[in-house]
Amino acid sequence: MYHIEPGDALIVVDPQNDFLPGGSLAVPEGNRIFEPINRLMPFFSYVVATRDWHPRDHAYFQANGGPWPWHCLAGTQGAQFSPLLHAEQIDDVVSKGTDPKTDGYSGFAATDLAEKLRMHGIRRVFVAGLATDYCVKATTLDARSAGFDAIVLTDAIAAIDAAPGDAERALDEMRASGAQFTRSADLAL
Ligand code: VGL
Ligand code: ZN
Repeated sequence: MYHIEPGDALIVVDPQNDFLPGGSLAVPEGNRIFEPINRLMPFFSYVVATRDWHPRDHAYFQANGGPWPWHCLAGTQGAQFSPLLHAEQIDDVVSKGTDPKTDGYSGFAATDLAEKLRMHGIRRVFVAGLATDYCVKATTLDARSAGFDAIVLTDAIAAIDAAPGDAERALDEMRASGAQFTRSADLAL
């Protein structure tokens, strides 16, 4: 059982239309994240959402020789936060993936996320959002590297799972970094 305390932040990773059913890079179970996220946000003193925010010439698009279909082009409808998210509960938004040459999976990569967290006195982050095997994993690993305690909300994440086992391997990597895991129902509010 974890207690939410001052010094805790909730990071909501990429809750964007393109990653949800009907979107161009849909995570099959993506909509499962919204019930726990919306329920928990009011209990955190600081809630930050990341958004994948790519230029058209991003090297990771298939059209440019990379692995991914078009998704989260900066400023498009697909890059908007899902209407299922209670966006009025978000204190800050961090755009990532804006550099055309790097994957931009992590909310900490070439952003001011670590500074924002420190400015708000955050020592521990709870991580939710999409996708478990890419941006949730990368954000959690970088949170650990930046010196934050990290707790992943297992019912508030969902995986692309392009290769079977990707989600499990992602959880193993996060665990090996020192991240912990809990279900949102096991948080003391
Ligand atoms: C993501 C693949 C490409 C993610 C972003 O948000 O997990 N995955 N860009
Ligand atoms: Zn992307």
